[in-house]
Amino acid sequence: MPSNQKLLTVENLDERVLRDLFDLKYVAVRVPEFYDATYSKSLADLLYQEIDDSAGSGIYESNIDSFWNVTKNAERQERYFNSTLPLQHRLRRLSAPHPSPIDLLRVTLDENWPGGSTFMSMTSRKMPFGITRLWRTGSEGLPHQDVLHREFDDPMTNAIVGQLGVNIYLDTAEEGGELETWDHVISDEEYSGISGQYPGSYGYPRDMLPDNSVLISPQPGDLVLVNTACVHAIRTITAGRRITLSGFVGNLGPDLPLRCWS
Ligand SMILES: O=C(O)CCC(=O)C(=O)O
Ligand SMILES: [Fe+2]
Repeated sequence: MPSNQKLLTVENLDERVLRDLFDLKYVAVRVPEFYDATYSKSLADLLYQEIDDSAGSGIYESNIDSFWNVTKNAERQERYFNSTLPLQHRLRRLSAPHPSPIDLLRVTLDENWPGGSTFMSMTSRKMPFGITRLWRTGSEGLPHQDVLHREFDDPMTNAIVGQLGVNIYLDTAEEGGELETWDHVISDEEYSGISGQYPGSYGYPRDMLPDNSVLISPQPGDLVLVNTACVHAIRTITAGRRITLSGFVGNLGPDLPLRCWS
């Protein structure tokens, strides 16, 4: 049953909105047409072209592994860290003469958080931010959480007091593909008892979750931020495909920069 009380729609992000989302006054914040819808569509077409020209499969297809995928493989980890700046350059090149949506997002976060915003880094290396995720007809994302310190235990990840998923929707499905999120946190304590069943905090059964959920059908150009401590899912795409620029934002406290990665 959809219930959208804890979804906030705003024209612009500001510090209050970011704080309220970290504090779970809202579970999701939507910024309609954060990036111009027409520019979004053109950028999506270029990205589709690149993806269609190369092979791949999975629950989604992504130009770069997410950090979650590289934690146990040294070679993939190396490729991951080497792709940070090339990714930014490529997005700038494909977006020109308009700004890269990810540059726009990074500046917006920087301007609106007391401590500013920067790339997440680990072992003195910046992490990629704004990977391209393509979701084809028939694909879905099962209910999950994204909590970095569960996957990677170090002083930096353990200092994160809140994590957001940030997605810019360049193109959206004709049918399905909604982002669904529940006002429901599975705590680290609860998760430690069930982690074997749900590796990566992924694949929670819907009967574990409240009946009410927040359902978001993003439009091209929309930015949606979710607090990823809350369980969320991507509903099955029943027609068309969707493509996003996707990342995470970690909160280390108001006076420190937000940290961005994918
Ligand atoms: O693509 C989406 O709508 C959401 C992706 C997601 O699970 C996340 O941003 O954490
Ligand atoms: Fe997620």
